[in-house]
Amino acid sequence: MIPLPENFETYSEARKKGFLKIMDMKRQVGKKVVGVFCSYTPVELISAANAIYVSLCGSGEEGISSAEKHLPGNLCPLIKSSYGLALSDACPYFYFSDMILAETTCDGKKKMYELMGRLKPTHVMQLPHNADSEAAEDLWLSEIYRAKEALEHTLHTAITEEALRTAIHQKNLERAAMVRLYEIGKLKPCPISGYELSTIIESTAFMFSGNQKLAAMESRAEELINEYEQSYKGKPSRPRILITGCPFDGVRDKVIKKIEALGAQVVAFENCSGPRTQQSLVDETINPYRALARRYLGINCSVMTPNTGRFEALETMIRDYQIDGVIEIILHCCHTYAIESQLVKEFVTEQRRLPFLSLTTDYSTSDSGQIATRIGAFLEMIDTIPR
Ligand code: BJ8
Repeated sequence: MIPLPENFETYSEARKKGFLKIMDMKRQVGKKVVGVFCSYTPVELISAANAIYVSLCGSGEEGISSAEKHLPGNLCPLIKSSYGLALSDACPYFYFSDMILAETTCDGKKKMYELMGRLKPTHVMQLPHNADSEAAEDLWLSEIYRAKEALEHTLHTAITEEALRTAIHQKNLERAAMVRLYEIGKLKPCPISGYELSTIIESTAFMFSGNQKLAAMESRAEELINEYEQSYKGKPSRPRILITGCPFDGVRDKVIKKIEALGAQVVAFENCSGPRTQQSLVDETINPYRALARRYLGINCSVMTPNTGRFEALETMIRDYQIDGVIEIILHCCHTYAIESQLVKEFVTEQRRLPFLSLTTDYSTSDSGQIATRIGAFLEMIDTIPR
């Protein structure tokens, strides 16, 4: 694995640092905070309401036992830990949130929000699940207007079109910087571990100044391009892995770090926070509400049916990142990703003729040994295929 820089901050360290920032912003300037759980949340509305948004997705075992007092055990760990942290008052971000803005994505999340709504004002947007139809866009547009009203009502503010256009422009800049950084993975050999790359990018969720996020991503991208030119260019590459599937913050060490410790390199992420989602910008030339509806409905999550965009994204990324093997991460009891896995497997192995491994796991460490063994066997298979 490519060594981590001395000043490297893990995701949980970045998350903890963010607690203090948010507390200061709240106490000193009375900033309002909105908790979010999903890439479908049109966060520009929150910025336009002069509030900050923060991800409340649980990424550790903490909270799971509290959650199981109300929720079934056989439920996705992301949902359980998110709810458990809220219920047990163990998440400062939840504590500081003035409201929750959520969506009807998977069944587990949308039913959990009914319980969460008893703890905090929660507005749930009704997400259509067939993104390809005109009716879906119109429905989602009306949900975006409804979310605007809910934010205005709960936060006692008004969202102006000018503020929304400014927020859209800023977020587009952040997305473009994020994609540039992710695209360092296209370099062969890649000068950064996938563990570090994904940690840096996902940790920007706990920087609450858009300009600070931009600067952090742009300067790291520049450093990496220089490192590539000086020390990596022309050298052999390790087997290049693409990760697909569920959000993996809660299993980053168990899976991503392990893949790289065993000699391969994760260079591409076809999941919710990866470039597949971020490269689609909000159109700044049309009605901003319509533009938000269109952009967010285009996200390729398995809660959509059909979810053809995911296969288009896989095809492009496998080609552009020169992928040698695909590993899918499925969180326990995530039915939409688990069922779609069959189509992903067929696509990768039959159409792209690449090795494919699907790992189903949760946030515990009890299966770490088994996961490591399966990754090891998979990588041995890749090693025997000439690149
Ligand atoms: S856009 S991936 S963040 S829904 S893993 S809770 S789907 S049972 S997190 Fe997701 Fe939005 Fe889609 Fe992204 Fe349900 Fe599956 Fe759990 Fe999931």
